[in-house]
Amino acid sequence: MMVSVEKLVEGLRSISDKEFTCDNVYQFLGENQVEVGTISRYFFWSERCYTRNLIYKDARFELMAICWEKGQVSRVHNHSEQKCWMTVPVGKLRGQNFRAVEIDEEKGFCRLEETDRFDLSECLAAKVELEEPIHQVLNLPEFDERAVSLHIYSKPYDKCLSYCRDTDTFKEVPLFYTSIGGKLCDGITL
Ligand code: 2CO
Ligand code: FE2
Repeated sequence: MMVSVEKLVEGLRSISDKEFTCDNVYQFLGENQVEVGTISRYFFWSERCYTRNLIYKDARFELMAICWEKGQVSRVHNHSEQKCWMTVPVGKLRGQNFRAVEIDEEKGFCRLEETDRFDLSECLAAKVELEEPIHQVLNLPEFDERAVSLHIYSKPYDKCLSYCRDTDTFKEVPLFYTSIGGKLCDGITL
């Protein structure tokens, strides 16, 4: 079924806390695909970095549209132990998961190994596995088009761990919104 983003949010809000599980929300997203026309007012692209555009947020979850120029990639990162679901209503994205083969939290040292990878497009839903939460999302140059992904995070979080594969290090980094409710945030230039 195709639904407006307003309906999607309404549907998500109506799921009880107990039912707001990885599997249930995943299924809900698979059954309720967003009509792109209803999210286009949240789209902003920047040549510098992918943009994070907040659509809805409450204490339990946030919903955002992430806009990717051709070739843009995320950092290798985690989701601060929060649940995450994503779909890709515009374009196509590659997801690459990693596992930590060696970690020394005190030294900020972490050696990663690539595990599975997946391609997302056409509103196919995916969840970031809590058991293997380190990943990177890439709009590969060969996909040759802009992409937009919808992300649900539960609970909302505003920092995560970012991993550097060249130095085998990791650190906490803050996360920012590019726009909120379709309006660019203060101080943001695209
Ligand atoms: N988690 C990243 C972010 O919110 C995007 S990568 O896909 O999960 O910035
Ligand atoms: Fe992510």
